[in-house]
Amino acid sequence: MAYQEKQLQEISGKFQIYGQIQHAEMLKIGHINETYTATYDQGGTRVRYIHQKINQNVFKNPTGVMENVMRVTTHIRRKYEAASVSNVTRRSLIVIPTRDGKSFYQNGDREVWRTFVYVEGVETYESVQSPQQAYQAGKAFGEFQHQLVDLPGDRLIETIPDFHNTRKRFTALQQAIQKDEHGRVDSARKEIDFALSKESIVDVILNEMASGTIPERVTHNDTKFNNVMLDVLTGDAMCIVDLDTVMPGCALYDFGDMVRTTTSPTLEDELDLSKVKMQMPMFKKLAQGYMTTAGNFLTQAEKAHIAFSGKLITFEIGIRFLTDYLSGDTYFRIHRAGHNLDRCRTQLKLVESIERQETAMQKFVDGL
Ligand code: GN1
Ligand code: MG
Repeated sequence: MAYQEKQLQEISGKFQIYGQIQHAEMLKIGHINETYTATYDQGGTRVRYIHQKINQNVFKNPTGVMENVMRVTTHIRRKYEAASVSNVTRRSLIVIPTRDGKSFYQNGDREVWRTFVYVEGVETYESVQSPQQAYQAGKAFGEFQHQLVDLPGDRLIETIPDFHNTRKRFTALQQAIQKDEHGRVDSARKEIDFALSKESIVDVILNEMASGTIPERVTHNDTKFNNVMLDVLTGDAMCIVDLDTVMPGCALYDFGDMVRTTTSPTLEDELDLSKVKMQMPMFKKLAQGYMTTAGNFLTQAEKAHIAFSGKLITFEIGIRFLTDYLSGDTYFRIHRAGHNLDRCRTQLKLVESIERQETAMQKFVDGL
């Protein structure tokens, strides 16, 4: 910790922050980047910022990531400003530039650091607490997609190519099984068999996109419930975070990951699988919220795959955890042995639960 604080002292001096760093704490949210909350004394007032180190094992093109983040946050902020919305600096992330005007700082070890305004008076949850929260998440991500429909300029950079290419994710799993580099295949036999039995779902959305019935859009691509900040007082969604994978994608990838993370009462790594289930009241509110903001621009083909997308993306993340487990846990940060296998089990259990209710879920959405 002492080392990190010392390092953060150095980092803090590189950004346009007009204050002295007091202390910093690591934020244990997310499996990829390293995030710190840092408190500064600024003119006698306590002000907080987020410092974050980008994981370059995952994001090979951090410059591209920051280019996208700047375009997206600027676009959204301008919209809020034009509409004279209150609380603009709590509604969209604000990147603090470096002293020489760049969006990130690269140190001698080639680490890439960036800084955001800390949004006060909000909270995030690792698992959903009420249907109202599910509604807020759906509404917020739908609004986010809507705000980016008219993003000017070139196509955004693909910060992780083929991020939601479910066929490629499936192939990667097959290869990891084949190689069995860490001798873990036997311990995951049940999960592997289940995953391989679901091959027929992996091309469905890819085929629709290839034939043009489902359009490419600017999407968030990591719409985990903990990426929505909710106002502590009102419970309303304030700000969407984790913009590193905002890039060309499919609206259904976003909705699917919301189903994965806002309909089960459990954490992503729940060990008691009997608790893992897709809860219809949560789904209904989630879908209602999403449709209030996205319903107007979604096409029929997109709407027709809403329930399916929940199953598909839950499956996709499940096989990503499984692949990482078999490959020796090199991608997702783990906190215990077998952690990625535990995460995989939870996802696959949820896939089963969604599958059982898929028809009813879609019927509900069709009636909205
Ligand atoms: C990763 O770090 P975090 O939690 O925001 C991952 C997502 C997964 C998620 C699973 C860039 O996101 O795709 O859905 O873990 N992000 C990346 O919890 O791979
Ligand atoms: Mg993320």
